[in-house]
Amino acid sequence: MRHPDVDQAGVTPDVDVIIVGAGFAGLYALYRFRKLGLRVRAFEAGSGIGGTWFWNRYPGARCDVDSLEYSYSFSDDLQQEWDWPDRFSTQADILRYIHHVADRFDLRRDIQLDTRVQSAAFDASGNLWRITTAEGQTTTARFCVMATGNLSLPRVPDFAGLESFKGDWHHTGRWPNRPVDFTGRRVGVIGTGSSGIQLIPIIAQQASELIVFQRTANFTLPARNRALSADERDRHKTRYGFWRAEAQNTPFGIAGHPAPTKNALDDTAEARLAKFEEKWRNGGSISFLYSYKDLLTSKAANDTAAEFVRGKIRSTVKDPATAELLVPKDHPIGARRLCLDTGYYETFNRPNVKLVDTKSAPIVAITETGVQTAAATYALDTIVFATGFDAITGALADIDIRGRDGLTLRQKWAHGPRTYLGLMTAGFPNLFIVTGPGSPSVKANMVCAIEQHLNWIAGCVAMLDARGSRTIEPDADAETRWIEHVNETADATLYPLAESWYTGANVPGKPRVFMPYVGGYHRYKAICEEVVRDGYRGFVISGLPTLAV
Ligand code: N01
Repeated sequence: MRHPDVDQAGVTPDVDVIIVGAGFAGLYALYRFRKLGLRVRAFEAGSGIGGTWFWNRYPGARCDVDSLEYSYSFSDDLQQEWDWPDRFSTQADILRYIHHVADRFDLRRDIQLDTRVQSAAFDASGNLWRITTAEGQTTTARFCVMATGNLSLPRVPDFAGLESFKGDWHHTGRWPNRPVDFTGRRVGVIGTGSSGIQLIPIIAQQASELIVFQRTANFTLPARNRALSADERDRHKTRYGFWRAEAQNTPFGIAGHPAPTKNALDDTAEARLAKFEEKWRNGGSISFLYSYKDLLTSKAANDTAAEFVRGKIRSTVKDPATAELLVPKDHPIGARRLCLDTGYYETFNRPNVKLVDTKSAPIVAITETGVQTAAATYALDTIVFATGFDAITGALADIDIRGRDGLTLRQKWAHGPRTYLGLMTAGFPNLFIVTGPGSPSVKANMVCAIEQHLNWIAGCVAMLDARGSRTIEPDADAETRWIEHVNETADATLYPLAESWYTGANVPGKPRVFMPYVGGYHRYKAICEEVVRDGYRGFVISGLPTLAV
């Protein structure tokens, strides 16, 4: 549906909606807006669709949410016809699925690849967004949807001398689209977050020598990945509607894990141990964190789970000094992203693998021949940077986004991101952010969070068109109150006790603000629905009175 006022204002936008990004969010946005009869175009910086799953092709890249959950729910035909081979999908399988979705719903014709959006400016005279690409192409639209992802701007730390390195180097988040052979090579991996923990066991099997540079030890649990049987898949599919509905009522947007009923200290030490053992044996992170109600809110409860995993590390890693370095001691378990692995701790028992502590002796430079720390020099043929991302806000800050009166998003968010519901930010009308800061985003099943956000956004756009309203943006007070709520919610948990990319701590100079909403996906969704029921409470809609929060 075209907006009736647009032509009256003398400005005809090129399209109704511009979508930035063609990953899980961008593709569903295309599908959803087309259903409204709108003219849509998506710009994607990559040479292919898939977002995260296009860029993160490093060996061992795999999802840590069960495949049957980490997939679109909007089409029953789609979920019935697709067969996931593994419990936790490989990057290759997820990308294959994304391509299938794009073909099945004929999405490609509105996606422009190899197109990096450089700026997005709101033109108040015509109420439209003007999007300019790195190649200088300009397109106008009534609405701009940032489907730019939470982990899409990779970070290579600013080590002196990287340009002098004579070997090869790669970042996990920009992995080449060809096999990288480590056979017989001396490899250094810098970083031991989820990406490093997945690729280290695989590189160790190929490299002649593997040096792992660890600054902070992370907790990781066995994934226990396995092939899904046809029978298992079929049983799930017969009740897919039930599982999808159940996921909507859970804190992480993931079904199949009965909610815990007890606090950790309500159980005896023996019962706790038995529970943790069972979870460890079955694999997965959500199920482990679901052992007890209070693992993420009570330090004493959390200590019991953390100590259990520390014991597992010490009993797996044969060299006691290496084991002690691998044991996380500075944060509660789950307060940083809880990693899943296949044979991570066992890898340090291999004779060709060495762990180097870069907390006590930091990396001071990359040299022509390898890595130099404050204590030693390591000769390497290949360096892998598993050093993470400028998360959640990075991809947005990378675009020159200007709202009313030339206000830039970078200026507005200089002291931390400010949004209402993680969906919109005051002063930037008709600019929607998919899984933005202040929404559950990375603390939920991303596909579920993406669908929820885009359903809300599509409903909002349909409402505006039905009412003949041209703009929507948050009321500044509603935004402030939402940020306060996001902070209070985080402060009631153990998350702020960890230095992590959730708080921007991994990027020097980035404001320290806890960015995701951790009140639970189910509660968040209920709030979003309530806001709509209350006439878009807290939003300023042109031509309509604003309802206070
Ligand atoms: O990045 P990270 P990631 N000197 O930021 C180290 C998702 N994901 O790509 O902890 C030395 O977690 C840094 O050290 P420290 C998932 O949400 C999901 O691994 O800052 N070291 C850390 O060890 C995940 O959380 C999946 O002290 C430096 C590492 O680099 C998110 O992506 C798989 C350094 C970065 O870890 C990011 O994970 C992969 C420096 N200057 C990713 N700078 C699954 O679904 C950084 N480091 C399973």
